Amino acid sequence: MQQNRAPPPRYPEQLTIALLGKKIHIKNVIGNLILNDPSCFDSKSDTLVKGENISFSVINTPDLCDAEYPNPDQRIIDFMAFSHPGLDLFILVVDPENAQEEKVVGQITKLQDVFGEQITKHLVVMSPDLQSLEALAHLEEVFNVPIVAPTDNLPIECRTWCPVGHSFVYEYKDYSQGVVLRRKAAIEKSRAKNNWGSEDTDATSQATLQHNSAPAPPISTSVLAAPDRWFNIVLLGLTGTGKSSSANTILNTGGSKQDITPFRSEASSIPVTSHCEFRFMTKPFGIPVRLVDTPDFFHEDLRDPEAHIEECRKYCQRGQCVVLLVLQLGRFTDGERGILLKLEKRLGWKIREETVLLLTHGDDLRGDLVKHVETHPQLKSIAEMCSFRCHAFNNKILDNKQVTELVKKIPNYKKRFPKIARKEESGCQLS
Ligand SMILES: Nc1nc2c(ncn2[C@@H]2O[C@H](COP(=O)(O)OP(=O)(O)OP(=O)(O)O)[C@@H](O)[C@H]2O)c(=O)[nH]1
Ligand SMILES: [Mg+2]
Repeated sequence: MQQNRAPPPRYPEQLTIALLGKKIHIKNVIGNLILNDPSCFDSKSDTLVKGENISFSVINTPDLCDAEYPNPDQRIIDFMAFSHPGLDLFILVVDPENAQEEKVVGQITKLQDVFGEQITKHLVVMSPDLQSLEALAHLEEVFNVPIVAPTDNLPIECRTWCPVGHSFVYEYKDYSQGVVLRRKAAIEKSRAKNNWGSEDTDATSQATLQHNSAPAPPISTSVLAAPDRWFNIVLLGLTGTGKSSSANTILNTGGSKQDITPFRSEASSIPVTSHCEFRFMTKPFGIPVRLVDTPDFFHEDLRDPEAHIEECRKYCQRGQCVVLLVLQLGRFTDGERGILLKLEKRLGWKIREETVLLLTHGDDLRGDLVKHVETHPQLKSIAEMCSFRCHAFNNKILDNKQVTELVKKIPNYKKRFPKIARKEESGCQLS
């Protein structure tokens, strides 16, 4: 028997997220992951459905970008009515069958046409398929949108993708606000008539609404092919030490940088990198690698350092990363005293187990690196904590060998980078 339930209240911190894309079953899984409820979305038909918990209101949409469907305009108006006056995040869910670049670019362009250029500031492209992510990685720069895999951490990540303090509000370019508001009123009337949780009997919209405000059991991500299988190379250190330059040296390995924008790096009296940034690389390492450049977390000019550290923690997880602790050769500042301990405290684990001390300005090195480290007590004590995994980069030259040698110092490198280990055994460099 149907109960006459009132709609749950809207919580002040609740974010509204729309799931867009072609395959209903993947959108269902991602929606359930965000809501932490394995059964909220289970419809097999591509209709407009809403689910919510205390943190999120998730609108699962039919494919809004496919003009071949009947009533394409009505779908968009219904969606706008459902989410009026706007929302916080759009997630474009890409399935392997529809991961070709032209299709994804077509979808993003269509969304820009319908909702305005600004949509990309509130857009994330998500695919559970690793190959699709690799193929689409460069679109991250083209549209300036994150291209990501869904992980167990999705609810937290969704919050980080939502621009702080401002939601996306509709511009009403092709559809007038009056039309949307009339549709909203009609849906609400129909909903009141049919009670919560029932099918909307209005055949034009095929809209259904379901609510979930009950506490939910945890969900397994096993249905998702690839939670986050990228191996992360995370560069940490104080400002001006050469983190971004070193990241570019790695990015350049085997001439692979041509189609990837380098990290910004320059001589400056103020910090240059102001937030965590990453680039994807696959070729030279033989495994998918996310190269993560970071700001100086301890710099007084960095606004909201905790948010940046939180962002970094996503990539800096035990077993899934190596940390390159970057220091400039010949310059040891007060701020670098105890830096490894300070980072461990902020990141919440003994990163020293997965850290290589990376000294930049290798062009200034006279003689042997090990000797240099041993004769500088401050450096020596950091090196000792990382089991003497030390390496020097000269970021002023193009040299794959220095990257190969660095990789060989990464703990368990043979297991982690079997392709490089094999090449190494046969005497080849990274290419
Ligand atoms: N000669 C020489 N200069 C280097 C080397 N590595 C970095 N630099 C220079 O050092 C300066 C700072 O480098 P960045 O990579 O921007 O430093 P960062 O650590 O990213 O700095 P923030 O983004 O401010 O945290 C730049 O002018 C680089 O060109 C190196 O190996 N040799
Ligand atoms: Mg930088």
